[in-house]
Amino acid sequence: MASGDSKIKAGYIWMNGRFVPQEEATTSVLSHALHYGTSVFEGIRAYETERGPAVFRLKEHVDRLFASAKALLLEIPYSKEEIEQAILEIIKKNGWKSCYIRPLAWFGDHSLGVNPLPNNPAEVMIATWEWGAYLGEEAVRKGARLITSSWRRFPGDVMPGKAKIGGNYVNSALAKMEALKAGADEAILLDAQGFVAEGSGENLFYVKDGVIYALETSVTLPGITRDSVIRIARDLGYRVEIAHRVTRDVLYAADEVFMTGTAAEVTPVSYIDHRPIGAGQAGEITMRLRQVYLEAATGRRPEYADWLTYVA
Ligand code: PPE
Repeated sequence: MASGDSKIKAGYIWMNGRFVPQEEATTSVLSHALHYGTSVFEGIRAYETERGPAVFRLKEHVDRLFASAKALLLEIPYSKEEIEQAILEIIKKNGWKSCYIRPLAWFGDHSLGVNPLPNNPAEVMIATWEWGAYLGEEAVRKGARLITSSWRRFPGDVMPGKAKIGGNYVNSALAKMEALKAGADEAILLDAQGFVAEGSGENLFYVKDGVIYALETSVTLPGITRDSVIRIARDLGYRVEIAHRVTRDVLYAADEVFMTGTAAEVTPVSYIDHRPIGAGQAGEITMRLRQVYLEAATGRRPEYADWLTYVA
């Protein structure tokens, strides 16, 4: 899937209130969003648990979907509760044990020209599919190889970067393609001042002398995974600091670096710009955090039970 060599298999898709087979879940080529990137989306995962599939931090993701829509002046013609319910229903309808969930809302095809407002209210769909390790199994075992992109992360007065708006992701796509074509697994984007911002689809952390540093999020997406990992790390007794104005050589000198995201979960980083991080392999603290994160997501950590919404 990540390599783009096979078609996504999504089964039924929830589209504007109905369950539609994937082949029939289509939209107009005159949709405003297709021309100008005026969509908002979420990335959520459901994990297999002993009690069937459970969605990880559903409320937080749906809240962020609505916040993204608000930033874009896009009116979602459903309540948050209706979207939450639809997410649970589409997982059940497709019979997934675990899956990735992609709600998307967009300005439709009532008018073109940059003003999208005649296209309110939004069209809405929720697709689900199986998505394995975001950066590949090898990255999870050995650590991902990152390079610093020549594309900067846009500042908050250029685009609303806390919102998951389709058009924002042209920035991510450019950086990601550059990294892949250079033989790396993922890109690091610097902010307009040259400080480390985030990955193309992940937040960044580093570990130095036993302290865990989460990079600040002033121009980045404050990830829900990042928030979960900070809480887990503190509960495990680690000191967690928020790191400001991190230059890339701080990461080069770190003992460990890792990335977090719904798709990436907790992924270790082994090389940045051809320099080994620590021993150039997956770090110990990183893998401990990854393990507890996945235990929490799969219902094996009662202290995080309130993060899960069971499908049945
Ligand atoms: N930064 C960016 C730019 C980003 O896209 C994501 C999620 C994160 C940070 C981490 O956020 P969170 O998922 O709430 O922890 N990236 C999503 C899209 C990936 C994709 O390729 O599409 C995701 O992980 O679902």
